[in-house]
Amino acid sequence: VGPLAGRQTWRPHARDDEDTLRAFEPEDKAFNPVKNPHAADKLLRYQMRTQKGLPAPGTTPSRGAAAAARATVVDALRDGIDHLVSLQTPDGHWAGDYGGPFFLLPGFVIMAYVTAVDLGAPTRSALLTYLRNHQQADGSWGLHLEGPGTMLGTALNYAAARLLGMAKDEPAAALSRSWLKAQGGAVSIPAWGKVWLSVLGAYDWEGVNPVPPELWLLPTWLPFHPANFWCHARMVALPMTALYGARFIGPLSPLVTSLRSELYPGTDYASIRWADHRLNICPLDLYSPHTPLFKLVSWVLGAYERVAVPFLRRAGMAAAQAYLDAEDLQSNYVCIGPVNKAFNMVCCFAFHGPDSALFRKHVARVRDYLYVCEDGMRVQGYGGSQLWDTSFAVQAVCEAGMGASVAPQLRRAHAFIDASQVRDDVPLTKEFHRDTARGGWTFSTADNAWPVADCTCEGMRASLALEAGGFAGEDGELAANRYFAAVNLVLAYQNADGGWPTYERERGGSWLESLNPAEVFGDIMIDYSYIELTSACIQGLAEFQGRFPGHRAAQISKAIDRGMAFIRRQQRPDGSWYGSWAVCFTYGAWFAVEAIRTAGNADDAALLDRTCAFLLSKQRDDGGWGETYLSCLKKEYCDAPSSNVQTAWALLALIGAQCPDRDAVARGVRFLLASQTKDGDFPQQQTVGIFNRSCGISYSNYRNIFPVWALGAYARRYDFQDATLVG
Ligand code: LAN
Repeated sequence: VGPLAGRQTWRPHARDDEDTLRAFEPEDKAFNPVKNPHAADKLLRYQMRTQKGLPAPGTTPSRGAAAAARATVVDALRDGIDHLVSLQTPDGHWAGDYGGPFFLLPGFVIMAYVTAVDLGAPTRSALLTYLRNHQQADGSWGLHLEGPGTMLGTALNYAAARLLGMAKDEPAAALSRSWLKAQGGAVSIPAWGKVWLSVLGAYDWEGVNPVPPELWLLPTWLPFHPANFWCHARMVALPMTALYGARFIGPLSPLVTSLRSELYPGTDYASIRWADHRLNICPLDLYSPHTPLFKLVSWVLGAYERVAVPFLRRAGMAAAQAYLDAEDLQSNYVCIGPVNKAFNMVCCFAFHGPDSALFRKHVARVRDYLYVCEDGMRVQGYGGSQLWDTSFAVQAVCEAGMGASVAPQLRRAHAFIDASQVRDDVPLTKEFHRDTARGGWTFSTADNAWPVADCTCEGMRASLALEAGGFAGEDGELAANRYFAAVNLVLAYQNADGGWPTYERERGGSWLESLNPAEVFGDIMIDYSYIELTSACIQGLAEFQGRFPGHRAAQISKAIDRGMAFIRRQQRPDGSWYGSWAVCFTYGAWFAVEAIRTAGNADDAALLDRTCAFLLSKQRDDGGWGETYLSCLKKEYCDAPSSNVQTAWALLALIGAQCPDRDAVARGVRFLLASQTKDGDFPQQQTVGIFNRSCGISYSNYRNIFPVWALGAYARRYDFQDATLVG
């Protein structure tokens, strides 16, 4: 586990580029997006298993026992654990497909185009294959892989496909243009798309809502200073202000000139009245319509733009550039996420030049975001889900106390978690509105250096569980002060309402939501408290306290109490709990139950009863549970066509709540056993991840982690003899 712990990069075989290209031919029948838009992460899994000398996925049963021969839950659990650990990477983490959103790949492609970074023919071909595979029957692309066509998805991915080499007269391109034409052309693309197309030169900056860099000169005590926004909103706004201030436009090649007519079929580009389209958003894309306040601000900023004082603009640009450089440095050029990674790179190119050392450092981290599955190469939603998946995998394996059979793998996982803790605050923390990072764990790797409250707690819990089981890595247990640092960070992040946010303590009021400029997402302006985060922090703090009862004991107990008060307020009248970061009510219920169980307050029994009643009301005839991402959008439980990973979350919640209906629990367990493949895997089904209310995202390891966790909980709580449940 070296200094680049967890870094994942896919590279074409230098040996034979032609072979690689062929591997991505779209006619590869292994992947059928019509039946199921999800890839099953076959390439990584193939590599991980065969490298270890294990049979390729889906071939031979790992224990010589076909599913039918698994007599007990414990048998299924063993095979599930073996399969899960067979997917571990050599440096001890779990890698997996973290794709799903459809507005990321175009950003990378446009960035590479305007900065003349050569991604190489195999990469370009693989990216194009991905786009072809996921184009919908009507020629459009959606916001994410399960969503219907949107203007953002279609206009951006059309442009990306053309930049990657899709010919203008191909039927796929023509179909896409007719879709665009039917919607009136790309003039109604949402804000982020307007910016990307302007950078490319296929939209006019005049048609972009003003985002003046002077915003960074305002005092931060002004509530609408972007320093008070949710870090993702802030870090995306940052490069936008700089690109807007510079009115950056890439080279006007013949291809870009052609896109100027292709994206607006039937309209003469030169005659478009751009300013009229600033607030023109395609209705298919709208999740958060502009509010009157937003329109007012936009009008004021538009008026300012006409008089913009040159010296203020210069000072604003300088402030934005300094901030951009700081984010690049702090995150080791990975950046907080894929959106600002691509935007920041364009800024770095524009302000420091293609030959600068800074730009080269950026180029070196592009591949961190590119991930390959059988459906082609996508730009991932993050630089990976390394720490998150690893923490969950470890806890799932440890749940039933069956870790001894995979001790070497667990030791490697511990070493990875050890190497992934952020050891210090990032440079320039104060100057650039960062919160403490010392002692935290990120969602991906230490290099990213943006700790998340729940990732910190899950990392800590996994590490504690491994140490308790005797599975510390090569360097032994983590020193106590490393746990102290983690807990200090968690305590510092708690919100005033008692709940926990994602990356930073909430800095503004929820009224800021009325300034949400990203029409396609909801609830992105401040770092709200969430059920999942709050539960993870309560559990993390409680487990820490079990191990180190003397450290900040009073503060920890108080923090847990305040967290519990927040949790109790979140239950909805029907007994359900809304989950924000995975789909949806089953996920929320699991976290809520675990928080309540951890706090161990007898008065909460009624909350648990209502939770069980809600979950049981959603159990399907096959014994499982399945929700679609629409649950998250509509905030109402939406049944999926088939049962899914949600079965494991529902079971974990029911088992945790000691649901008296043991039959229902057993039926759920039977569903998991029946869906397990002969080699211990579980089938890839619908999207189970979500963010910002509206955008689905894949967590391909969840299909292995959570069934193992749920079966482990079943075996442990209902004791092993009882767990002899014939499949
Ligand atoms: C993530 C990924 C992980 C996720 C959990 C840890 C699961 C969650 O419990 C807390 C929130 C967090 C950290 C999270 C926040 C939003 C992210 C970063 C993402 C869903 C991954 C991608 C998404 C990011 C915002 C996507 C880029 C798009 C923008 C709107 C900027």
